[in-house]
Amino acid sequence: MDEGRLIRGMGGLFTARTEEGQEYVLRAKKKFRRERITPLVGDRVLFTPGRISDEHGWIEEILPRTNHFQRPPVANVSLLCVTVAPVPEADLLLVDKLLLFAGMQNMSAILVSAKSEMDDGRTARRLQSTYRNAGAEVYPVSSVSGEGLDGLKARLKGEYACFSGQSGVGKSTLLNALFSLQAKTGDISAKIARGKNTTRHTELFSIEACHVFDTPGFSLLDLDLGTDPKTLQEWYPEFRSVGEACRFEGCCHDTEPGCAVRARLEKGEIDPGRYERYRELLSQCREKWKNRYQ
Ligand SMILES: Nc1nc2c(ncn2[C@@H]2O[C@H](COP(=O)(O)OP(=O)(O)O)[C@@H](O)[C@H]2O)c(=O)[nH]1
Ligand SMILES: [Mg+2]
Ligand SMILES: [Zn+2]
Repeated sequence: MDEGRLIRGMGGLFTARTEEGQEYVLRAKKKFRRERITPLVGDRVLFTPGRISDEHGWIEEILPRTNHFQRPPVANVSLLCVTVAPVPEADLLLVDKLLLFAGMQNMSAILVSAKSEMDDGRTARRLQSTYRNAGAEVYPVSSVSGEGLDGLKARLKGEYACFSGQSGVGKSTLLNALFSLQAKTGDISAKIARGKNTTRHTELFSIEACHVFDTPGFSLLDLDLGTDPKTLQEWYPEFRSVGEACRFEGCCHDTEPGCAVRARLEKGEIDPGRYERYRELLSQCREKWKNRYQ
């Protein structure tokens, strides 16, 4: 059996690429349907190649996933590139949710501050100060001026990355600017370039050791915060204190007396906006948790 990664799937036919770069067209064996498992773009699979006279080979096994999603249908995402821009105005509640989601789903996350030439990097600096202690690096980039493209590309090396964020922040343009300029063959740029009206499918493209999921409308807006409210704080690195602890064990840093997080907020060590949005998400999360058996 051979091993490869699914880079494309359409109408039950999948394309797997091996490490050597060989591509094979495959179908999933019937047992997957019985087990209600759908192979996803990004899956690592074991497969039997088709013989020369066959149309396709067979996916035999799906190797363990680090994560997987339904919308978009992808697996094994290692890095979430949360993209914001001066226009449309950054929605930091969405940014916080995406960062939370990345943590919960076993992905690293970075902040991509697109269209940086529009405001001389003001948005990027605002993000840097807001998220400095939140463990998310900020990459200011401009597809127009070319600022930051090389740095971002270097960060993407070896990752299986998804770009997410509001529509219109410049994700598609950025993918083009990052990858089609250097592409030697028209083949790859044609794949990424979007005819505005073509129906498109999820695909995983690999260029210079950067692997990027190209999905129509990837935004991860249906974030599931169905988690125990007590655990929400675990995804806020800036809340973890090396100093004094909260008075109550299991403190949610909400209105409890003797809260060390609020004390640090008052000292200006925690970003007030981040904290306010945390409380908003905490209350959403509590609501969901209360109704979890309904
Ligand atoms: N000024 C400026 N405009 C950009 C930049 N990148 C994209 N845009 C524009 O922003 C709009 C949305 O871009 P698009 O890539 O379709 O955003 P997406 O919805 O996130 O994929 C388009 O009109 C682009 O021309 C940039 O770096 N600078
Ligand atoms: Mg787009
Ligand atoms: Zn507390």
